[in-house]
Amino acid sequence: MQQKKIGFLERLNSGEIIIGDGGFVFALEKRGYVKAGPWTPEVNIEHPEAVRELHREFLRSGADVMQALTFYASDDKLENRGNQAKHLYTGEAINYAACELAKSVAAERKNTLVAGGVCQTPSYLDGKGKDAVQNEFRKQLKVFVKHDVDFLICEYFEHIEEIEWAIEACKETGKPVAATMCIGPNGDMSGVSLGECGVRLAKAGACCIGINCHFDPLTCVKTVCLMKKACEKEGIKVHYMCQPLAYHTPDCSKQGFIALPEFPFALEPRIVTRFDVQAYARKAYESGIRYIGGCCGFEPYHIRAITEELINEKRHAGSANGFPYETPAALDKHGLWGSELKIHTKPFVRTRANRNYWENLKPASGRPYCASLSRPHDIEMHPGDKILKQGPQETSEEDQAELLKVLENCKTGHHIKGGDGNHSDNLLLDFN
Ligand code: CBH
Ligand code: ZN
Repeated sequence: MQQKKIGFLERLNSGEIIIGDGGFVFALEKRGYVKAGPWTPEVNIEHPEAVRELHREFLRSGADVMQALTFYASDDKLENRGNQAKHLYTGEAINYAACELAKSVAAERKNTLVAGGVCQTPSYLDGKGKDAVQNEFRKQLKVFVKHDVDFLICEYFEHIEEIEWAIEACKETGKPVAATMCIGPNGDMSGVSLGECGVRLAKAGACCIGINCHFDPLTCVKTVCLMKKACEKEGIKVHYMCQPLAYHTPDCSKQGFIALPEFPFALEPRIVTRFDVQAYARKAYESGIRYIGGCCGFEPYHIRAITEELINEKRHAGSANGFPYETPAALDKHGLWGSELKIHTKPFVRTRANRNYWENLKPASGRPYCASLSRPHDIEMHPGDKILKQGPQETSEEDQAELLKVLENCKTGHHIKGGDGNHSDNLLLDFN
């Protein structure tokens, strides 16, 4: 039985840290349940046990939020570019199954929140306008309301205008709304500055704002800080949130990891360690961010690292609000800073059972012929542009050939950014 729980906004207002979950579509693609590209949310119907188990692993790692896997589950996305999902299932059924799964796992741990999420739509890129775009969100929101989720998340938007429309539609439900954009310190894809994006997210009515996906953890923290600075300057009081990639992205330009040549199938050498995640969690906390989670690449052990780093703060908040914090199950299997290695057979491994060792380690990549940085494939594009045209038609060979030509021109032309010394987005982070 689900016990009474404290609401999302109430918890943020009391100063509690909310630990988010990690990357669903990336983890399920690797496990063989989701297809990259459309990132097939129909997995909720086709393999409910795979989705349930991933929710459960994040729950055991200390996630306070079970976010229903409704990413790219708007009707227009389910039939975009030859995607057959919509001919097999209704969008409503996919969103419904996702909510059921998130709710059922949330009930396994006291005080776990359930969220429904909406994200960027092909209709927006197509230039279809506000009514058409909001209509896509409203169909999903109807399902979230039916399931009475605790709050809503607008995530993975790269245009401030589209996320404002999403927040507006979410607010119609009366539920608290969290809102994150997938952008870096250089602002949104239509040229709006980071500060202005932050202010507009808050003014649109989101109670918790920030960044998800596209950039590495410390870059995302820095980006949220820029939003925070701008909001504070205007006297806006709002909570802050961060759900970054679990990949190092010092070479990314405005489009983030999507434009890296390694996206999405060869990103492994860039994965952050659990100790990188502890440093991120601490930095996020010190920066005043209170909703701390992860996005693509974040596996359950990364979320466990957030929990471990912030466990004292979590315990403190638990005793303050009368809900004693129960240590999440997965922490039983890992002593902070590797203390369990004292039980190892080999003497040199036993010497690694301490914080100093792991905190200062510079892990090798083991790839002698690989560069440390790549050159992103960056193309300047805007909603309504021919190259961004969306629709149910499959990508043809002629389309492919044309796209290759555009990319070739970019490599030699002036569009290419990053890899040419323009690493201002995130090399040598400056937090001041
Ligand atoms: O999977 C998740 O956990 C979601 N909450 C966020 C996914 S973020 C973006 C995934 C890739 C996008 C693309 O290739 O178009
Ligand atoms: Zn992501």
